[in-house]
Amino acid sequence: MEEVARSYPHLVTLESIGRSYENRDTKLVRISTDTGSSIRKPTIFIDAGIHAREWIAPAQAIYLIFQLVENYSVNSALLRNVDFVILPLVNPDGYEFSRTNTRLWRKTRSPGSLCVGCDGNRNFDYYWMFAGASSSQCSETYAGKNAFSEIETRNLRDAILREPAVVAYLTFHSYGNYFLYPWGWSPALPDNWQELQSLGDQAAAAIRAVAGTRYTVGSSTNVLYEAAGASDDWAMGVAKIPIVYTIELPGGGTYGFDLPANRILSVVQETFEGVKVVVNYVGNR
Ligand code: 0X9
Ligand code: ZN
Repeated sequence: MEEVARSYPHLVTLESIGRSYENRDTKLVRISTDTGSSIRKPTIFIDAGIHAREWIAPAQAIYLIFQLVENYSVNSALLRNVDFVILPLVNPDGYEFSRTNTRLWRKTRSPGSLCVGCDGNRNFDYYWMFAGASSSQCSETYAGKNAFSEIETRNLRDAILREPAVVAYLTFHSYGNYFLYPWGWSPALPDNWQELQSLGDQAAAAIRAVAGTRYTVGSSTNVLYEAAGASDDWAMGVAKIPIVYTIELPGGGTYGFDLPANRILSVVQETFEGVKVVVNYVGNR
């Protein structure tokens, strides 16, 4: 990210959103044709890696940066009407722990009296602990001692709220091949659910056209499970972002979260086709 910002200063700026619990500097890139200006086009905010073990998710975010910046000559139309803010690794402490100690680590690394870590995707202050979240420290879906107990989720919250023009929020996870839109706290649907369903269907069709990968599109509760306090619900419910998806990338089968390295490129390439559908929709409005 530092190298890309150095090499393409006319397109990329690198910004810190703060430090993790274990003091890792957490950075995002802003990609814009108006770098240096305070004017903000409609902005697409993209993050990944709130769950440590879902390694394909940060790879997807990095690939997007690559396509928008190093492949700008091909993809310049995507940047005509929108700016991108891309945060590839929300939970660097957990990610490092998953690399060096426990491959399937999901949570943050803040200590508790009994167990370490909080599920960042249950820690947001919107119907916090309402459903599908645990109050026991040792659970994989521990919601934290209070909403925004984690420095990583506070940093993400503040990074989103600082942006004056976010029109879409995408958050990458794995696995399961889902395009999920709110709500996850209840089976209720947002007012614009038909728009989100139809746009998600178009994105899924674009992905399927590459190599046949099928996605399920629907609200989190209705196609996956009820789980409150996630970043997607907060992005729509509190930050008032109208276009919101949690994208569950491929995995599973015999591999689970540990998608073999030789499958990374085909996954990120096909998913890019789906992301483009969302970007073009937002940019043409
Ligand atoms: O449970 C989650 O946080 C996500 N699935 S994962 O397997 N990556 O952990 C799904 C979150 C969907 N959104 C909401 N429930 N709000
Ligand atoms: Zn996840």
